[in-house]
Amino acid sequence: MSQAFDLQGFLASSTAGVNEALDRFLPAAAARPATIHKAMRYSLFAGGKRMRPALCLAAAGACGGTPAEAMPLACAVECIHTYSLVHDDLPAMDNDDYRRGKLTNHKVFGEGVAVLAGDALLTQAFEIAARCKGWPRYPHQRIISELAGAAGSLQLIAGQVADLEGEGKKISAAQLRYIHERKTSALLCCSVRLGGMSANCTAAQLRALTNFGYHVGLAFQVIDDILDVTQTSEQLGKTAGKDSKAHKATYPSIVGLAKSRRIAEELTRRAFAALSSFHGRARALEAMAEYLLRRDR
Ligand code: GRG
Repeated sequence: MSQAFDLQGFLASSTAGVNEALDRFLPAAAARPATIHKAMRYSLFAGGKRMRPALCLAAAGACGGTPAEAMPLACAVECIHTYSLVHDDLPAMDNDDYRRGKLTNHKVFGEGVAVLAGDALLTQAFEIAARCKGWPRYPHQRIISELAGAAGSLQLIAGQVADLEGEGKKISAAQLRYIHERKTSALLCCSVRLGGMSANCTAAQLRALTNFGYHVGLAFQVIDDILDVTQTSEQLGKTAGKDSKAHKATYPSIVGLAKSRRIAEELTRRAFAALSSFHGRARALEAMAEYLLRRDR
C-alpha cells in the first residue's frame, strides 16, 4: 500500500527543512555564553534520525496542512527529545558515553554544562512553540499545554522515573507497557497530534492521529529494545546491550525476541488501522509506521 510513496524523498526533505529551521530558531553558537549554545547545538545536530519532526510534518500533510505551519512544532518536539537524551545519558541516569554516533554531551562539555544544555533545550522548545499563532480549533494555549503535558511529570518524566525505579527488579509486561507509554509513546504521539493541530484538524482526525501515534510510539520502543540486543554499538550510534547490563526489563527480556517482534508487528498493524478514515491521504504516516518497524538503527 505504502510502496508507491517516496519515503526516502519525504524523510530527506523533512530532515533538511527541520535542520534549517532549528539552525534559524537556536541562538548562534557564538552567542554569549558560547559554551551553552555550542553544547545545545552539539547534541541537536549530532545526527539524530528526526523521526518525531517527520511524524509531525506527515500528520500535518494528512490533514491538509503545510510544512511551514507545522515546522515550529516539529522543531519543538525535537528539542524536547534531544534534551531527554542529553539528560538520560548523564552519569546520574544511564551513564552513557556515546549517542548519535558521537561522544555524549557531558563527555565533551562536562556534567554541569550538559545538565544546563538539556535544561536550555527544553526551554528552547517552548520558546519555539510560542511562535505559533494557534489555529481556530487549537488556540495557542492548547498547543503549549499539549507539549507541556507530553514532556511533564505525568508522561515523559513519569516514564523515566518508573524506568529508574524498575532497574534490577522483575516487572510485569503491564508495568513495562506503563513505562513505554510514558517514556516513548507520549512524545511520539504528541508529535503526530501537534502536526494535526497545525492543520486545524477535526476532532475525528485528532482521535485517529492519537490512536496512530500511541501504537507507533509503543512499537518504536519495542523495536528499540530489540535493536539493543541485536545490533552493534557502531550501527546504533549508542552503546548496544545497555539494557541487560543495567538489568532493565525489556520486551526481549520478558517475552523473548520472537514474541517481541510479533508484538511490534501487531502494534504497527493497529497504527495502520487507525489511519483508515484518511482514505489514502496519510501515505507518509503509513510509510513511516512500516519504516519504523523495519528500521535497523
Ligand atoms: C527527562 C532525564 C529525562 C529523561 C526522559 C525518554 C527519556 C526519559 C530518556 C531518553 C532515553 C530513552 C531510551 C528514551 C526512549 C525513547 C527512545 C527510544 C529514544 C531514542 O530515540 P531515537 O531512536 O533517537 O529516535 P535519535 O537519536 O535518532 O533521535
